[in-house]
Amino acid sequence: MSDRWHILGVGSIGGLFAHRLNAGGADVQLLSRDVTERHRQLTLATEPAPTTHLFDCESVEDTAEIEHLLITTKSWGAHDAIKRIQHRLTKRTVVVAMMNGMQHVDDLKPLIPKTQLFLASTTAGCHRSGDTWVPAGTGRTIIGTDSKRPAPPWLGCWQVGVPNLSWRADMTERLVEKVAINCCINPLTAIHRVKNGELLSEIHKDQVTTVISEVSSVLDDLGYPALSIELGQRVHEVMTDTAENRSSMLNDVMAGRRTEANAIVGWLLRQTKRDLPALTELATQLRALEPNQ
Ligand code: KPL
Repeated sequence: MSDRWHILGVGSIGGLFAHRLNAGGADVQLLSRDVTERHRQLTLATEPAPTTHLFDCESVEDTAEIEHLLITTKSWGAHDAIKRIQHRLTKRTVVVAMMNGMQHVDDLKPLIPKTQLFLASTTAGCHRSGDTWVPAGTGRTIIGTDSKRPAPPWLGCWQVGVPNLSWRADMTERLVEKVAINCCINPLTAIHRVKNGELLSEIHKDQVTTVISEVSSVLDDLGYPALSIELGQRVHEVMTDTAENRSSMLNDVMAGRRTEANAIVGWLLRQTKRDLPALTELATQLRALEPNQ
């Protein structure tokens, strides 16, 4: 029997992973706040032909226990989204949280102390155009915890459906690395309205170097000296690998949505007492781009 996976937060990454888990053989259910929505057709603009699937939907307000939950909301929305579904989670429930930033880890743990919380991160790019999901590069996806447990049986449909997937036992460190990389790319792309690869050009060089150096100093303070040393190289690799992509933050700004600035830049600023003028300035500039809330 196939594993049932509920997906909470069907944005660009949620829709992409709905298709990927479905391709891996999972029975995917989309969680909806609309109690009348029973099915939803999502199209993934794959090559050479698009893939369309009619997914079943369930209301968050239903009462049946959830076995496997993938939460792909924005990091700032994770706390409220889990609160709405908390009554359906038990100590048997597997929750996989896949989103940028680190704030959600602190937000979710106290809310669901008994469920099994796993963390995931992806560099897959995707944006939505109506009910069509347009992928931009396959990316790499990592999933796991901070313990040396072997890959669980439920990983089967992930291994089949998700390209470039790896199971990790050092997820906190990997997420910190991802926040650091995101912080060196996403804010600058959003402020200058450029694709990731354009940050490699000479006009952005000095600003990129300054941001990398401040983020490296935070990594030192957090006790990750190796990440700190390698940060510059990793950032340039990601800019090169995703050169044609728009960062998730630029997509948010262009769509007039709230960004993940607080979960990325804000989170790093809160980890240290150092004076970090470039990051502080980025945080101020990003606040000015937020829609009125
Ligand atoms: O994760 C990303 C994002 O856009 O959120 C990448 C592609 C790595 C850019 O920082």
